[in-house]
Amino acid sequence: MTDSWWKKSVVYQIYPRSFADADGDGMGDLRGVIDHLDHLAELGVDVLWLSPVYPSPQDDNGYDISDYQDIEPLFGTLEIFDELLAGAHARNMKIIMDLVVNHSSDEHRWFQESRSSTDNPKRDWYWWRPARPGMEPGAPGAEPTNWGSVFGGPSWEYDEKTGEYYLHLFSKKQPDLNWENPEVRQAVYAMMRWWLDRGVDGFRMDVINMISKDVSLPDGRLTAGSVYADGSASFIGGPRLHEFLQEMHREVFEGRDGLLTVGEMPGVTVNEAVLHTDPQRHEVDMVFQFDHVWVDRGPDPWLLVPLQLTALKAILGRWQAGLADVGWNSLYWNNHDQPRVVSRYGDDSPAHRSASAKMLGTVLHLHRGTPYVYQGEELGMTNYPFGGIDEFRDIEALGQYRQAVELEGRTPEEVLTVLRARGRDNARTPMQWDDSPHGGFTTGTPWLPVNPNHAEINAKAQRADPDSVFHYYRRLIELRRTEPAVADGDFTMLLPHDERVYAFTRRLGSTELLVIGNFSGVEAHAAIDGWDGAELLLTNLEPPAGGLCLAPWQAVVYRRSV
Ligand code: TEU
Repeated sequence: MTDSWWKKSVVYQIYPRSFADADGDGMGDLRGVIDHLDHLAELGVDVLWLSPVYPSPQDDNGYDISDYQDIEPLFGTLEIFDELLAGAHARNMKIIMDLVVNHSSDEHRWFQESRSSTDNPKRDWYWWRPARPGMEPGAPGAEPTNWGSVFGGPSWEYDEKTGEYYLHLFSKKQPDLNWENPEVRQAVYAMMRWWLDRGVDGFRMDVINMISKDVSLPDGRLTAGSVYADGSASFIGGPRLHEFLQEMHREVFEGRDGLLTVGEMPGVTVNEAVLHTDPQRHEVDMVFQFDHVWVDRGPDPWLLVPLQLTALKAILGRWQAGLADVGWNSLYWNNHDQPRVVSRYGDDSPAHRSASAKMLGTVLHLHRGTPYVYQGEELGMTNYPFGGIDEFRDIEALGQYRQAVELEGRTPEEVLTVLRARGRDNARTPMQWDDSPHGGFTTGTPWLPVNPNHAEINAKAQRADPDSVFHYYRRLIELRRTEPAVADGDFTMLLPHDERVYAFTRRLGSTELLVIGNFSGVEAHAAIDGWDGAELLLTNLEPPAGGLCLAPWQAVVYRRSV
């Protein structure tokens, strides 16, 4: 029988730069995490996922790793890491690491060697290609393919020393590793075993569905208005992805118990996810899909599309149905790349912030799958009131802004409107611990400002308030332990055409749960029969007086025997 303890678990993501700064340099660190382990234990989470803490030039805040087997000095040392691991384990929390092996930093010694000459033994560890036939190397448009990088600009960088280009799907300081080369794969597996031997409990695998590329590297199709093409058909779910993940499983995970693996897979389909998470196939335990966070994205990237609830339900319902029998879902609203969900799918105005944050948490955690809480989500933290582009720090925001405004003729204001609403820095402003000047995050100057609303929204105030989002999340997480249908029950979507009410049932044996969330600022009636007299397990507001009539942003969870 497979070891699937994680079906009953909740994962909490820590973005160490922004969690807690213990040494006053304005940057979060591992000592800061150690200092706040009791907050996490009180919340009741089972697993901590640490965003990258390895040595890094920090071009993409640590997702550009220059040494996979050490700790970034800004964050601490291996000794402090071991202390953190022991502190988490002592509180019955596991720790999973971020595994970023689609690319390394250009400052990793592997890449330094690779770029040094065309006959270096590590040359083939990365994707080197000559200029487009008939074109002058380094000339505009001479890149080997027309692909754009995720962070703006082309996905190839010309390297004068050897007169060739290297591939970087993300920043030019993140060259893509060549997984076709078995030496690369073995080096990665050895590094992973080293961390597991040290005691870590698994990995969150960064853009792991991009590691296998179509080696012919064909051009992508250009769409109107953009200067670079989308090459993703050549590297999302590539030809050898399943093979590589199965090999990784054999080489790294076989014979080890109690671990969790979750693959981040932008663009993954339900059918592919079934294959990736089928326990018989030994790939990963679960994947992060993106459909439900791309629901408010239209064909034009610089136009905001409001949430259509029926579309969100169709997406999540499809994922629930698709992985009902084989495989397993991850569940998330937030991470370090996404805007704050209460500002995005809820209402962050003072009147509704707390209720809508709790409602969103309820709906998410009651789906079938393993929920992930991103730091500050348990407080209902909101987007930041960004002004101009100079207030953003994220390489993605800056790079995309430059490309859109300088090359694609967009106005600064239309681009800024989208970045303010969707930009990744919204997730990265420091954790709000208390109402002191920098929210208790640092005694120095924070690398990104603390949201001014930390005076009202902070952990200290919420821990003291039984009605807070924090204590609601605690009860929600607790419900997974006391009510087996939360983890194990099947899932049935109700009211698929209702634009206000999100409703579904979960059933395990003779127990049935009804979950309803009002995604609107007006009263809403859920047209569902047969629940009179059912037991109310959880709600974020006054219990509904009669019938299923929900106040603005209300959530309810009922239980009955059938
Ligand atoms: O993210 C992959 C990814 O697809 C996102 O960066 C995506 O571009 C973004 O969500 C859209 O706004 C992973 C990491 O989570 C991210 O932080 C890294 O920047 C990226 O990979 C490169 O390592």
